Order: sequence, then structure tokens, then C-alpha cells
Amino acid sequence: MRFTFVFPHLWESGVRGKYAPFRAFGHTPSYLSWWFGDYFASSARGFFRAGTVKGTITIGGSPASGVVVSVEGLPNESRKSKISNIESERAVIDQRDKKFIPHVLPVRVGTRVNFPNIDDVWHNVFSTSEAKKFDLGLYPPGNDRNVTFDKPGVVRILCNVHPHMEAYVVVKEHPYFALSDTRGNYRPDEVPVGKFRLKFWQPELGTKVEPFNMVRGGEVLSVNMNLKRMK
Ligand SMILES: [Cu+2]
Repeated sequence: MRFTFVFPHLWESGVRGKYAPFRAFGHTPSYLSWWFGDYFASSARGFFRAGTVKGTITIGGSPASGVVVSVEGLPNESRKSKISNIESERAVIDQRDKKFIPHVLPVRVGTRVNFPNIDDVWHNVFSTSEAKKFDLGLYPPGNDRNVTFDKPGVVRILCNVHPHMEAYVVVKEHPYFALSDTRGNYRPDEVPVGKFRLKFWQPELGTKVEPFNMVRGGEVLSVNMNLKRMK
């Protein structure tokens, strides 16, 4: 999955309202995110030699969606070498049917996450996690509030009205991460050449780490992963 970008000016002018039909599917139009994703990937290509890591994640043979896959062990310079041209990255977690959707959201440090209440009941959003402690208070249907995630780490999001509501914002210092889709497929943006680790994380499945070696630029590595449920 590509990170979802929205033009700030469109956002301010109410892109969420205007494009409500798209949002019924839970995402900004996918052609937009593909377009921008590829645009930034190609503009970054000149700065370092990079390849692709992709694969499929399963649990006991079934596709595992919502798994965060990130590249760990990157040197500082390659983290900095790819800086998005966009001023701020934005992402959304909906409150819908008394759930936070998506359940797991990976973002880069500095991302502002919007929490729209599109239910017909009031909700609250708070976290006591070390990487971001906050409480947005109670707010009614049709309203939304934001949080900017400024430190790396896993932030568990809860609602004090509905104890079963739970989401995880996974904040990364670099852009080399992806979320597996409904078919269990993942594909982060281009990965620098070198020996690094792929980290697979999901709240109910825990963490699994797999080393990989990107030998040359343009290489495509396939890393499939079968995860086991934690008891
Ligand atoms: Cu709630």
C-alpha cells in the first residue's frame, strides 16, 4: 500500500467533503496515491542506488492484511537522503461503526493524523503510549480533530466511551515502510542497496525480523513471510 497524500490546499478547501464518495471506500482515490507515490520514488532515484523488496504475508496460509513492514538498520544518511517534497504528510483514522478504521496505520514522524467522527455517536480519542500521550476529548458526529505524531514508536489509540475501540499508529523515522493489503501483499518504497532487516509487526501477531541483502540498484527481492498467532 502506498501512503495516502492529499494536497494541503484541497484538504483545507474541504476535499474530504467533496470526495466523500471515494472515502466511502476508506481511502483517498487510489490513483492519486499511486501517482504521487511513483512521482516521489522517481524523484528520489537520483540520490541513492535502490531496489525493491516486496512479498506476501500469510498466517497459516491465509493472507495477513494490516501488517506493518519496515526496513530497519538503515544508516542515517540514507534515511535523510529521501525527503518528501510535500510539506506535510497527512493520514486519516475514521471512527466508524464504533471502530477505528484502519486498525493499524504506519506513518512517518511529523505526520498529522485526522480523526473524523463519521458515526452517529460521540467519540473520544486518547493515548497513554510513550511515543505520544494525548487526549482529544469527546466530540460529536461530523467533527474531527488532529494529532501530529512527532516521535517514533507505537502509539495505541483508544476511545474512553467504547473500551473495545482500538487502533495503532506506528511512527517511523524513515519512509521505508508499507502496510500489507487484503491479499497480504506489501511493497515499501524503494530500499537503498545494502544489508538491512525487514521488520514485520502487527499488534496481534507481534514482531518478526528477516535480514535481507540488496546487492545492486534495481534489484527486486521477494520476501514472503508466514506468521504465527501469539498464544
Ligand atoms: Cu468511541
